[in-house]
Amino acid sequence: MIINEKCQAWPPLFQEENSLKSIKKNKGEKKNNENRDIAEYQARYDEWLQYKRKGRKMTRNEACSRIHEALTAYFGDMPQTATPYGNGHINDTFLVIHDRRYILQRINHLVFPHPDKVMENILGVTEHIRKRTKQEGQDPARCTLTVLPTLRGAYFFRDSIGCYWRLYDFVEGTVTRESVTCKKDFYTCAKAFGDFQRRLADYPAERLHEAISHFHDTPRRYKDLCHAIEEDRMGRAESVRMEIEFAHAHAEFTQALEAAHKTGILPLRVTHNDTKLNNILFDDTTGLPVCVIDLDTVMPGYSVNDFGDSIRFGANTAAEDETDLSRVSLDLELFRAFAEGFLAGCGDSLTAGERELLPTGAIMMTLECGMRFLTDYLKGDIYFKIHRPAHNLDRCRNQFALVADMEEKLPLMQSIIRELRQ
Ligand code: ADP
Ligand code: GN1
Ligand code: MG
Repeated sequence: MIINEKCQAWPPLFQEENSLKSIKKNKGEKKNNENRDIAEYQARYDEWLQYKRKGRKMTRNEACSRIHEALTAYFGDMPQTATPYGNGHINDTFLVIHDRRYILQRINHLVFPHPDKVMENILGVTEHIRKRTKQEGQDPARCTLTVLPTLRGAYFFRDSIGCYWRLYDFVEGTVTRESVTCKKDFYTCAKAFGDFQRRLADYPAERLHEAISHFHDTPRRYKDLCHAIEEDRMGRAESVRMEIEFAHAHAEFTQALEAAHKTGILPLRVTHNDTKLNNILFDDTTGLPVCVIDLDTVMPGYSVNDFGDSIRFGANTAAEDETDLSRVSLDLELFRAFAEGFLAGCGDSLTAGERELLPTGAIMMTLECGMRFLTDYLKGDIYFKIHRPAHNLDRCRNQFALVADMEEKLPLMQSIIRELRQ
């Protein structure tokens, strides 16, 4: 889909919207009319939007309907194209071509209620990473994201329906990956996330706003799930009884990291909090990691959760939404490779207590993510992007199957960590 500045995008963007049927019907009548009045269509749509907005939240398509305003704010009248891009579950990402390439993103403000604060965090963190990279004698050119200002000099843009946009330089010569099979590649990813954590080790945590409160607060995520089960807004709870039982059986375990923090074993650090493989950009020639992206959730957190989230996604022998659960398991060789790279990247910064809890972090992040997918399924798929009706349920089942396998392999994970320590 090509979206240009003249807003020709918005009719196709709304295609699946039932409530627009009547408008589309009228539009259909006009289709062959060379004088079709786009302005009238737009005005009627605006009216409809105002009305609908009183009653419910915007759909993603509605939220992106003012992309042309964002493009104008960043590029003026110059022609450009914007195409949906990437596989993120949260923001709406577009590749923009205007002389060179850019990434334009609509910040999902249902997930990030204060996009201005998120942008402040990102500006601070990227500046710090650039400085540290230079000090390490390395090339800072592609070491992190570069936020670009609007023509008026602002670091984000709010459109006329209250949606937030930002623009990044496209990091050229890079690709993202959804999986790795080779241990060496996974080692380099781990090192990139470890480097990221080490470079931010002296970042003043008090300068960071809490982008999403209680983000990796697993006991809180469990409570949210319990509320969603109780509410059962979509009438889906009965059909997911086994998954609900699995979550309840882990209620006590959800406390493990919080308890370690309270007793001083697990310190709070500046962490990334979303260390999925596709949040790393890889050099398209050497295959080596170039930089860590998706910095929205950089906040104080636990190192073991950053470690754990990468294992959850990257050391799973299947994709996160694979429905054939016999293919889901923890690849211990990939676990070892990642642990080696992460420990090398973090340098001496990890305490003995943190190292000991790395396997627990892997199980915790997988369980938490499974519970979040289940919660979203019960609430009617309002948080994560889905591409099929039971997508969140498939993802939940997959994550719970991985938890079960990880629990069996816990002693093996622990002995790998101990071996690496020597
Ligand atoms: P989400 O929060 O929805 O996951 P991301 O910030 O991770 O959004 O972006 C989605 C995808 O867009 C990434 O996985 C990556 O493929 C691509 N991407 C994002 N920023 C850049 C960039 N600056 N340069 C190149 N690709 C990018
Ligand atoms: C989301 O934004 P993305 O796709 O990189 C989510 C993570 C989940 C992940 C599951 C802000 O990550 O927490 O672990 O999906 N990000 C947010 O794939 O909620
Ligand atoms: Mg992402």
